Amino acid sequence: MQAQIIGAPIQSGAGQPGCIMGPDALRTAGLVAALEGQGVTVSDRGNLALVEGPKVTHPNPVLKNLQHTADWVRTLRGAADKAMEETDIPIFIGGDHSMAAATLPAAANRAARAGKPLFVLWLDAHPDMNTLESTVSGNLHGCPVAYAANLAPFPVFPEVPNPVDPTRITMLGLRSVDPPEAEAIHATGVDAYDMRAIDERGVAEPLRAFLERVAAEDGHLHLSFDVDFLDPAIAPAVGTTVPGGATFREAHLIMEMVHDSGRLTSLDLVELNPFLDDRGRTALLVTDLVASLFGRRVLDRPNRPNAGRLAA
Ligand code: EXY
Ligand code: MN
Ligand code: MN
Ligand code: MN
Repeated sequence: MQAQIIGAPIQSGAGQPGCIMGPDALRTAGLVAALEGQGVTVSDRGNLALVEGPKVTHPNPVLKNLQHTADWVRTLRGAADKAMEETDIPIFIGGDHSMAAATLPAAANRAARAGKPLFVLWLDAHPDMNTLESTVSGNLHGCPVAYAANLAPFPVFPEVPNPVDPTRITMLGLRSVDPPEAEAIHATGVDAYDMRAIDERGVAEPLRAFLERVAAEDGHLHLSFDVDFLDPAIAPAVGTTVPGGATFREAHLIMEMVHDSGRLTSLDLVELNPFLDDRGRTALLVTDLVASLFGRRVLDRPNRPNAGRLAA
């Protein structure tokens, strides 16, 4: 299996600086070697450089770093569309979650070209479904899903020829949802599980149902992994921490189940802000989790394709 790593050092969509260091922190944590250790052929394309684009404006005065973030989304969209054609699994490492405003439409374009539906697994404390009008913070990392699903006009970002179908988005880990986002989730049929649902039912049940849908429709699967999905006690290096997040084991099970499904077609790894912890411990933890997306279980026999179960 081939994967391409594309670094997107975007931080202008977040409320505080630091995500610019995310891609290189993940490389320093050994992301490439961890994937190669799982048998993946990795091509690391380095970090993108921002290309300035046409001037954008918007009447909402709270929007922050609009031009810079719009330039980043445009720059990354071009690179993401290209990567989708060049490799089995593009891995976009950020950088704040505004980068999904580029990667989601690119994943949807690729699925449409293949005549397949795109499914999205959104691991996040937040739904990121604000619009340019509903956002209160003005931080554009809170908006990518509303944009990619065409829920409202986003004249500052590129056209979305293939909007993501909200009923094919499953969100796990929600615990900080703005009222307009809750409204949008119910109105559009996003399959959203907050942490209470995970406490009561675990991650396996909703995830298994979701993966069965992906398989039944022979769909593509884009995984958008916001590091703030995890509990801040184990992953403090994010700018929008929310207590009561997923445990390492819940996250690891999700990665293993996605691996076993064989459906992953592209991945975002976002919101790591290495400035906010010590000795890169969040980057190391996330690297371990991402490796389990691609690989062997501890009980797998060497060179045997079984999925980690003790052979009958
Ligand atoms: N909903 C809040 C806002 O729109 O500002 C918080 C968004 C946090 C977004 C981070 C990337 O997940
Ligand atoms: Mn997010
Ligand atoms: Mn988040
Ligand atoms: Mn965040």
